[in-house]
Amino acid sequence: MIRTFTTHRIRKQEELTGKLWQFCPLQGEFAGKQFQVPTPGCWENYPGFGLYRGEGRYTTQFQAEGNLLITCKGVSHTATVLLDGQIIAEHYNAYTAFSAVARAVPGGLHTLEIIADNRFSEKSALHVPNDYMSYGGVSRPVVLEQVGTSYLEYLHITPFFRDGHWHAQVEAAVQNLCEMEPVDMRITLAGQSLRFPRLSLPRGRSVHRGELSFEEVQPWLPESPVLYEAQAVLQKGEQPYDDLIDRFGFREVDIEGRQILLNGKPLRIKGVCRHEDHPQFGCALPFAAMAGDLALIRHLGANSVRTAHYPNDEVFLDLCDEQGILVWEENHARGLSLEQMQNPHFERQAEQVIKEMVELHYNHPSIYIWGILNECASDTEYGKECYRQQFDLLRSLDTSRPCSFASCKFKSDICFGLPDVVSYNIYPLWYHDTSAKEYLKDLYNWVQEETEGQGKPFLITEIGAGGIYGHRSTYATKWSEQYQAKALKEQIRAVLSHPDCTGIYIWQFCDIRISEEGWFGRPRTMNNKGILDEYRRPKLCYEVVKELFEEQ
Ligand code: ADA
Repeated sequence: MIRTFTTHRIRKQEELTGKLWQFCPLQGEFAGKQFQVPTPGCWENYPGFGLYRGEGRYTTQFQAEGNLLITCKGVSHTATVLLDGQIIAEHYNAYTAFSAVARAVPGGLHTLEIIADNRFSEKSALHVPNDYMSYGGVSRPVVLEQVGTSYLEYLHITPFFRDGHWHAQVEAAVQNLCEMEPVDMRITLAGQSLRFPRLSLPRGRSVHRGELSFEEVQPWLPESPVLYEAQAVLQKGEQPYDDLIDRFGFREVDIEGRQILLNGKPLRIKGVCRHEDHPQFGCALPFAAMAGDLALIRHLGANSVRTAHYPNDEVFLDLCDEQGILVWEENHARGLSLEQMQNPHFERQAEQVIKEMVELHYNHPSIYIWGILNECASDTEYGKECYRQQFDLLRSLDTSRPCSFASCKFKSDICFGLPDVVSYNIYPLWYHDTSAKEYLKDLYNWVQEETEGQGKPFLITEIGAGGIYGHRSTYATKWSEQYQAKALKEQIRAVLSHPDCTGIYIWQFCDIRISEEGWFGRPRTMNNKGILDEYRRPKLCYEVVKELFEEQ
């Protein structure tokens, strides 16, 4: 499934996944053997491949001709894409989409091969052995589109409220493959149109801007998430030849003192951190599983999800837009040490993912904040420079949302001057036995008295405790469901009763698989801090969290 709505009514589009492809592992016990596997998918879910780390070649065939735009929504984690034996794209990172155009392809049957590689090496600065799993495979849809010599690449809508009504800045990017006659572009949003007559398009990408005002539109709010369609159309004379449809909502996010405002109303976050992870699907959750997770999140009384620790599948974001769930969307990076941040590929790879994330997810009204560099070296000067550069980049791409990072550096963080919101991951009652209330108070006061984070909104982006599903202990010891429920009760109460805390994200929605390499001390090779286990079975703490979220 590509999106939850139609993205083209003129351009011809076809999903190439959603069926069986050929799969051939290139190393290991089954090297060179052919298998038929479902796509999208992760090879860890094919019998015998649960621990396979290596390369795998996926192959399919299709009929088409002309200029073919091939988009991979996610290949985990490094991809080489070949069309009829020629490399057309190479890409690093599992969690963002990439495209390639093959020009003037003759009519007939064509072969598409995607070589996915999930190995760790010096070349991979962001996918490293970690407290989550880097799966292998074509994990998100692959889409085939037929385009002309010019086509729409993105349409960004930035709504704003001034002088009693809504307006929107509009930005459209057009890609032009060769010299061409001027074309006309029309952009329609919520019934209003902008015209760009006789646009002369230079070769490559050109960006076109305009503004519209609206009289009678409904705002996007969590309790009434009204969405509008935006459509851009390119035409030659009277003949439309390309279009791009996206959705947006009329909402603004502002920071006022210690509050984050959505359409002028202070946000009170009651959220969960969620990995894209499922024992049957790896990171390639099908629609029903994503929608099922959101149904549980809403049933829990939560109003927000943190996409820890990478950009999520667009379908999940579509569902959040439709259901009014606020999203902290995060760039890919978790717990990188100073040494890992000094990897020569780190800067380029992190910046590339930020650019792809913002360009692709810009219009989702549910995304109210961007996060970067979870728990990296924000206590070092070198790290600070990396945070600074990435915040600068984010702000150059999007000025309509605040940004933040989740710190674990207790009283040694030196970066709080950089984000719009100060965010902390804390684990009182789990990694240490301090009372949650005292710990939070102490930390908050330190931020106010000693750091440049003073006066900024303050969020708890992680808190939680481990609990193994089904483990009830007479003594309610650590790892038992009772201990987890008790710890969460105290932690949630402490955060939600703090007068200056914007909210809480619980670590985490459900138990997840972690990478085997280098990660000791995690029972079951899982992170067991889920409110649900990996099969989405509620633990004892589920009702505790639900009760506290519903009463606040
Ligand atoms: C960190 C980290 C999470 C997870 C968590 C834990 O704060 O951001 O990815 O590892 O700790 O379970 O300890």
